Amino acid sequence: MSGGEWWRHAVVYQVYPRSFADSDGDGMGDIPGLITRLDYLADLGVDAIWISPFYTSPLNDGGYDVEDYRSIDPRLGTLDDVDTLISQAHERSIRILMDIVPNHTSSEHRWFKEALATEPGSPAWDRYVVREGRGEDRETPPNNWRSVFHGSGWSAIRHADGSPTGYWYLHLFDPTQPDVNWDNTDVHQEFIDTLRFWFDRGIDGFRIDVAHGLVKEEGLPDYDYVKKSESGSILEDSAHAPFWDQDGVHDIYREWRKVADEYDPPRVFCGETWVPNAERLARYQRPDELHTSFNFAYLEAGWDAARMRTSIDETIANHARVDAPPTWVLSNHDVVRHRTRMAPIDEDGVRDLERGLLRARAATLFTLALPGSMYLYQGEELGLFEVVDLAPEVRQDPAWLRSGGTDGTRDGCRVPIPWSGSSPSFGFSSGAASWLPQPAGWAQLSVAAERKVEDSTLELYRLGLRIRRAEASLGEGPLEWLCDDGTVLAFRRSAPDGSSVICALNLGTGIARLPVEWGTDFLVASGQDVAAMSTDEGDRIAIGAETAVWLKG
Ligand code: TEU
Repeated sequence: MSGGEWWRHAVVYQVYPRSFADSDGDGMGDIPGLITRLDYLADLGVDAIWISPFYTSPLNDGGYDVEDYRSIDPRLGTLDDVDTLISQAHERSIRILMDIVPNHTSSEHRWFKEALATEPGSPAWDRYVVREGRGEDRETPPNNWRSVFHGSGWSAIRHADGSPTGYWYLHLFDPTQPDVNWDNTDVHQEFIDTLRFWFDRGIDGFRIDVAHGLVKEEGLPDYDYVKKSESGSILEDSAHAPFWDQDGVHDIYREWRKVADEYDPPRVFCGETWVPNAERLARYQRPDELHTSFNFAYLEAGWDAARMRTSIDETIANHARVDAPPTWVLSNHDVVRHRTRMAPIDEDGVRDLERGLLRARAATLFTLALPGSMYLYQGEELGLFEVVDLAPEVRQDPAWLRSGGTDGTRDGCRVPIPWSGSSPSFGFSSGAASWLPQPAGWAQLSVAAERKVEDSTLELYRLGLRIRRAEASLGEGPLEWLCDDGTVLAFRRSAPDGSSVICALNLGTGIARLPVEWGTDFLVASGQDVAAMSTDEGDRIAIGAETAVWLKG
C-alpha cells in the first residue's frame, strides 16, 4: 500500500456491519459477509473502510453498547475473521478503521457487573460517573441532564434487595450505556490497552465515538435547556452543554496520539465531534491530537448555497490554522440518508425523491472535489433513500423506544443494502429475511442492477472516485472560488504540476451556462443534462438544474 499521510485525502467508506452482507443466513450482516464483498469495495475505489462496532454487545444500541472491547460478537464473527478481514483488505490496498466507544460501556461490561456487586463509593463504581441524588431521600437525580435518547440521563443504583442506595449513575445515552469516569486511571489504561490490542493486529486506526463527550464540566451543573437552539441543531446545542466539548477532553487525545505514533506506519484517528463551529472542531486536530474529525456543520448545511459556502470557508480556514485536512460527510448511520434529506417537499408534504436523487448525486460530486478526505455511508453509492415506513415492531433505535415512537429516525438508514435479485433480501442474506425489512423498490437500486449501467448512481461514484484519484489537484490542496451567485457554486482546484479541475454545482431549477473561460473539457457530471454549446462569445458548458460537473481546468 502506498504510504504517506493517506488520511489527508482518503475516501473512507462506512460499513454498518449488521446491514452490509450476511454470510450465515441469520438475517444480520457479519464479518465473513464483509470479506466476501471486499472486491466490490476495491472496485468502487475507496481508500479505507470504517466499520461501526462489531464487539460483543447486547445490541441495545446497534453495538455502540460494548460488552467487551477485545472480543467479537458471535453473531458477527470471530477474532480470526477480523484478522482475515484486515489482511484481505490490505491486499486490496484498503485500510481499516475500527470504531472505539470510550464515552460509555454496556451495562453488560465486566466493570459494570463488578460495580453492581458493590456499594457506591467502591473502586468499581469509581470507573463510572456516580453522584448522590438530590432531595431529602436522594430520590431525585443529581442534576437535570437528559439522555440523548430521551428521559433522564441518570438511573438509580439499587441495593441487592432492590431498595435505592440514594446514588445514581450517569448515562448520556441508553440506561444500558453507563458513562465511564475519565478521572479514573483504570479507564485510561483500559482504553490504551484496547488501542494497542487492535493496533497490534494491524488495523490502521479508529473512529472515536462521541469524541466530544468524554469529559463533563466540573461539578456537573444543571444545563439550561432553554438556551438550547431553537433550530433543533445538535451542533448549536453543544455550544452550551456541560457534557459536550469540554476542554479537558483534549488531554485524552494527546495521550492516545502518543500511542498511535509509536506504530509504523502511525495509526490514525477520526473523531465523531458534534461541536458548535469550525473553530471548536479544529481544536480536536491540533498536531498532537486527532488526525481528522467529522465536520457535521457541512452535513447540516443541506442543499443551500449560502450555508454550504460559509461552512466550506470556515472549515478550510480553521483547519489550515492547525495544519489538518478537513473531512466531509453527507450521510452516516445516525442521520436521514441525504437523498431523502435533500428532497424538496411539495405542498402535500410529500418528498420528491427523484429530485432528491438528482440533488444527492450533485452534492456528492461537488463534495468529492473539496479539499481533504470524504466519508461515504454504505448504500449512498446506490442512491438508496431513507426507509421511513418501518413498522413499530421491527424498529430498534433506542431513541424510538424511549420516546414512545416520537423520535428515533435512525433505523431508516440502517436497512440492509440490496446486492442483487428482484425480491428481499436482495442478495444481502442467504436466508430470506433481513433484520430490518427492505422496500420492494430497492430491486432497481441493487448493486447488480446498477453495475455497468451507464448513468447509474453506482457508476457515477466509481467514475468520480477514479477521477479523484487520477487528478493531482483533487484531494488535499488549495481551493479558489470562481462563482457564488446564490445559484451556482464553483471553485477551481490546482495542483503544483499546473493541472487543475473546476467543479461547478447548479443548485437552481433552470439551466446554468458556465463562463466561456472555464472551457468545455468535461470530466464527469452528476446528471445527464449537460451539453457543450456554441455562443457568440465562444464555446461553453451548460448544466441542467440541480447538477454538478467537473471540468479539466
Ligand atoms: O453518536 C453520537 C450521537 O448520538 C450524536 O448524534 C449525539 O446526538 C451528539 O453526541 C450530541 O451532541 C454516536 C453513534 O454514532 C451512535 O450511533 C450511538 O448511538 C451513540 O454515539 C452512542 O454511542
